[in-house]
Amino acid sequence: MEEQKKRRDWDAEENKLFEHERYPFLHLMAYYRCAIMELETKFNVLNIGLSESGEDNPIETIKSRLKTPQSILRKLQRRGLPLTVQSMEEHLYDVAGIRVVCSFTKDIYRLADMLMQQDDIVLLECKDYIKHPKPSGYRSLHLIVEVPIFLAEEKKLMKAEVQLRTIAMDFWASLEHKLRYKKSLGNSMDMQQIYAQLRDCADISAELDRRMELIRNLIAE
Ligand code: 0O2
Repeated sequence: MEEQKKRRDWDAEENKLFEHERYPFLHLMAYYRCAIMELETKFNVLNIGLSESGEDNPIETIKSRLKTPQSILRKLQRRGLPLTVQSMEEHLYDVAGIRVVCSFTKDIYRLADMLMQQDDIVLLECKDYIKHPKPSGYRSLHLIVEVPIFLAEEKKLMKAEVQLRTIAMDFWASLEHKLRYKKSLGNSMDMQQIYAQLRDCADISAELDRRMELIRNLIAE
């Protein structure tokens, strides 16, 4: 029931957004879904490979999402871009998103390097919000990549965003996202205090990551 409702809402949104380009839009979204599958497989293979070579599984979970039509529209509008399928494909790099949650920070960089070494992956952009956290306190490693998908008659290069985080970074980001979007937060004194507390929690979670990594190193010695 819930699934059907979601599907109806999705269809209604699509109709509104890309009225004249419904089929190109649907095709492109299917290709983004394929790109997500390709990337998920790559990380799953790396995880199995590493555990076969005697290491702990570095990946805790892999989550993925396709940007909703509404969110695609908002982003195009915000950037003053044409509301067309071509513009979406050219300018939006995070329609396909995959989030890889790792046990330790070191694993994040190792997995990112391993992905980059694969000869069919092109790195378009790397944003290191671990070394340089956002003012909100947000930490993650973001990679914008191009990954090929092999269709019946062509190979298509699809852009996707890979977010790599530790469990602690993911915990903070998920709760912060929930709190931030609970109600539209203004800029009052109270809100300033809440933002400061969230930043404080981000620092605490970064310290937790650092200490867990130290313990891991002690055990590995
Ligand atoms: P969702 O639900 O993941 O789709 P923009 O995408 O325009 O906002 P930019 O520079 O292209 O900006 O992307 P950026 O800031 O490198 O990364 C955007 C994504 O990172 C967000 O996606 C979030 O998933 C995550 N993110 C960035 N900053 C924060 C933050 O302060 N808190 C939390 N919880 N997440 C953050 P979307 O599209 O906003 O959302």
